[in-house]
Amino acid sequence: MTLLDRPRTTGPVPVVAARTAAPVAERVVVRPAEVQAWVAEQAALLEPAEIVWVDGSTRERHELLQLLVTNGTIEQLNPDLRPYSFIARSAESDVARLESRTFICTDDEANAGPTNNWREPAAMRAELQGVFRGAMRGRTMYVVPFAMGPIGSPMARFGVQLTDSPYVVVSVGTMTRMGDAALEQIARGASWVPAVHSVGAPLAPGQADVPWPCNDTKYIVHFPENREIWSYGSAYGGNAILAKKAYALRIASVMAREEGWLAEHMLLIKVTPPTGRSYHFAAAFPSACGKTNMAMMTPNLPGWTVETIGDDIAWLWIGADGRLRAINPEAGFFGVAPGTGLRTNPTAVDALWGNTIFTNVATTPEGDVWWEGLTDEKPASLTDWRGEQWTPASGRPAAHPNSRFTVSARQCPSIAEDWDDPEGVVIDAIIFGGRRASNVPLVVEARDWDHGVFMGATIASEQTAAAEGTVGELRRDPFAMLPFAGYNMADYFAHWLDFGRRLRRSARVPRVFQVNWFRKGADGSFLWPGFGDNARVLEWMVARIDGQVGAVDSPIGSLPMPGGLTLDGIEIDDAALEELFRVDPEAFLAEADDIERFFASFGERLPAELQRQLALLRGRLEAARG
Ligand code: GTP
Ligand code: SPV
Ligand code: MN
Repeated sequence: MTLLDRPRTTGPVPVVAARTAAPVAERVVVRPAEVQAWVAEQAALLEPAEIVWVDGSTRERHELLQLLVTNGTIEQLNPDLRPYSFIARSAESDVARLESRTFICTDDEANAGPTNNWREPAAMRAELQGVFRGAMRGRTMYVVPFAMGPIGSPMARFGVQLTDSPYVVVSVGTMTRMGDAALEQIARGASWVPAVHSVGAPLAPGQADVPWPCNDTKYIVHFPENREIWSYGSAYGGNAILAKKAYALRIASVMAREEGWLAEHMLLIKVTPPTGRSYHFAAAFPSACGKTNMAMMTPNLPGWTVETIGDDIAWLWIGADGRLRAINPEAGFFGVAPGTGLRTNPTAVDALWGNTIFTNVATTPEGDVWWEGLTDEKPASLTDWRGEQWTPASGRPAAHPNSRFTVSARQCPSIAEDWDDPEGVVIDAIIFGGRRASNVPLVVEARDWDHGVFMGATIASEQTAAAEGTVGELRRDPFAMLPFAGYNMADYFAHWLDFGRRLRRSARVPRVFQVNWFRKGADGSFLWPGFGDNARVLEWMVARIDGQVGAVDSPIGSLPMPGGLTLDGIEIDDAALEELFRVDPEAFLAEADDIERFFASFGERLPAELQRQLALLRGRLEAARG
């Protein structure tokens, strides 16, 4: 059995993955002198007990997992129920991204912009030298080369992360193309981003370790002008897997602006209607607002398929053919567990059959996992994410609301054949969305690219458990990139407008839509069934792309005509449907006032086009108010 093969028999499954019978032939990978020099320099600062260069092999992963079991960081699940899978219970203080401790250090504060925490680079460097000095004492420092994007793609980018967390190494191993293959490219001259990560828990001689080492003081620091990342104190996902949000969004967004492409917090899917012709969509929703679920959607429409290309990050560029193309730079999924169930997302549940690391979910007495929404019925007793006994009467969630699974993309049954095509896929439409209990309709189409940029720039969403803060609080999250843009958001808007101008000179400009799966009725329940039924919205979009259906003009954009959505097979009454699409001019004028305040925070730097779009919106709303 290789690591990724689904067991075909119901017979006993080995407790651990079978090791290759013969040792893998020693491959000689040149360690680039530049990387070696940097590693030596950092080792002098961090003072690790040992240095290990990570090769990315299955054997190495296996040994790291065994080490993590020995350390108590992870526990193996019952191999009969969940082959070669593990549960990690984090420290209670280390469960989400920390936006308040995320810093962008640019020479000029204005280049970080009002939405980022700025620090003066020299002062931050001096501070970090103190923080990181001796941070890895008593621990192993892993040197982790990685590639973002398929190796061989013109879009692939490289990095090397140092970390003292084996949990982070195995996570990077799932989320990126990690090890020798990436190092080889660096040795051949590919440029690379250095990233230093420490859990900030040095061990004195003889000091016993804890299962989840971390530090109450945390830093996630970016020097976009030097393309450098420093992270301290956390082993949680986006704080520690530096290839992901820190590199593929914050640093890459800066590279993308300079080089004329886009680094976005977007899923990528391939949608095939019964006609057999495929369409590709890129969709930006804020954290925990439905990207993974849409990426793995099982369409509730006969004859339709949705295939997965990416679930969190997309890099987009204009290809030689003038078309908008995109790749998923990642190699795995770091997905939200709660709400992922057989009814809502059978594809994800299937992908998690084995070879999965779960973090902060609950476990059953049989040694399997559980979280809210996995099954309709709650198990009678569980061990909760904190490791405490739990019953349905406990009155608290068994899994942390931001509990996650980490699984290879190749294990996803809906993964598209061309998901790792080095040339990417051609994008037909871009979707923006957010979590809005009120105001925002199920779907609306932008009038053109610039109006679409205005839509993206003004997305607001209720906060989720993916980052610290008050869950449910409404905030502007432009392009779902509020925590992820590595430069001034006003310049980011300008870059999108400019990108549209370049696209207009080419074959076809993608359509832009806005969606909201989360509008609620007076009783507080969701008006729209969501999940697989979101395919009905995709169906309308495809018809719009092909110019097959008209639309109703509204002050905020084009809406489906009455009867324009296929609703066979779902129960939704007329009142709910009307509320789903209701555009209230008064409420949107208040929204426009809020947008004006948001735009004002950017001062002179805000592109004039966005002010013009706001004025046009107000004009249309005033007219609709009569
Ligand atoms: P990040 O990984 O944090 O970027 O999140 P994400 O955007 O991938 O969100 P994800 O798909 O994991 O969904 C987050 C939560 O929203 C889960 O609890 C889902 O069950 C829920 N959700 C997703 N899609 C829908 C939908 O169409 N309707 C409703 N009501 N809930 C949804
Ligand atoms: C998000 O918060 O948008 C995530 C999870 O995708 S993390 O990797 O922690 O950023
Ligand atoms: Mn995300």
